Amino acid sequence: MLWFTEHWTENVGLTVRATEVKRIQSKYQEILILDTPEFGKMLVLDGLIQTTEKDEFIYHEMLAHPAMLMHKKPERVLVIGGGDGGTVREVLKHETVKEVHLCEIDEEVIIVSEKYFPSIAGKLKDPRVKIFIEDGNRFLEEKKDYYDVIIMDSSDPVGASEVLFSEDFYKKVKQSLRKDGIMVAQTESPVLQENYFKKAYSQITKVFRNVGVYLAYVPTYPSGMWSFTIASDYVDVSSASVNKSRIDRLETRYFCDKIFDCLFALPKFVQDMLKKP
Ligand code: AAT
Repeated sequence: MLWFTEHWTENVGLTVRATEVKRIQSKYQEILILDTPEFGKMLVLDGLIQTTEKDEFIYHEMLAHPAMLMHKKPERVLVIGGGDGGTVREVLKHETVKEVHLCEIDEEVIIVSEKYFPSIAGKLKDPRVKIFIEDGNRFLEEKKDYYDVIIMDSSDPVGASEVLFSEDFYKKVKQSLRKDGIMVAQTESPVLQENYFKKAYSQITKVFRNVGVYLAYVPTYPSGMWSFTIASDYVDVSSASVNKSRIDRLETRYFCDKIFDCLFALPKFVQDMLKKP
């Protein structure tokens, strides 16, 4: 019997029992695949839980669907990070999609996910998907005015993904979007990573005219309360409406029309964090 702990801060962590552990060292990070009785298979990068079979649907649905729905006709989509394939799987549920580009820095994450997490990575072989093994920041330099939706499914802002939380990076994201494009990023926990959360929000508001923050409950991410920041210059994200039949056609387990209707209903303490000092 083995217990794995993700240290959420210096003072608190999540401990999960694992029955089996596989370890792979890639060029970029240590990859662990744990078999856990509670959460099923779990993917851990450099000690941080990225995804688990039991709760991945919550994060992936909530990351992908609001932005996809707020766009009238999303055809070209880019996912940065997200080598496990969960976000790509959700994006492909939208019938208008013609092309999904996945830009993941670490090829090993994709190989491991296809081998051990078929229910998450299974759609990476879809003919609409093209995979680029590259740093997301570099990748965007060559793509101007191309995507309808860009989704930042990146690791926590340390190491290789730190740059993906900077103002300069969000400027590149904006240039890579078509006129009515929308971007969304996972932006950490307001409870345990308040500084990262506020920083991401402030950088994104420097670059985009319309910005909104919403939350979801992800049990295996620090504190469980997880934030997403969605932004666009031309789409007023906070008042975007959507045809309910588009929502009903998505086969989801967490996201639904009621959640979409009150997407931006934030607890007061989170609203306060977003007020300018
Ligand atoms: N789908 C939920 C899993 C992730 S994975 C984040 C991915 O981002 C990792 O596979 C990592 O290799 C990749 N990545 C990191 N930096 C870059 C970069 N610069 N360019 C492209 N890909 C990158 C998200 C987990 C959220 C964790 C919450 N605690």
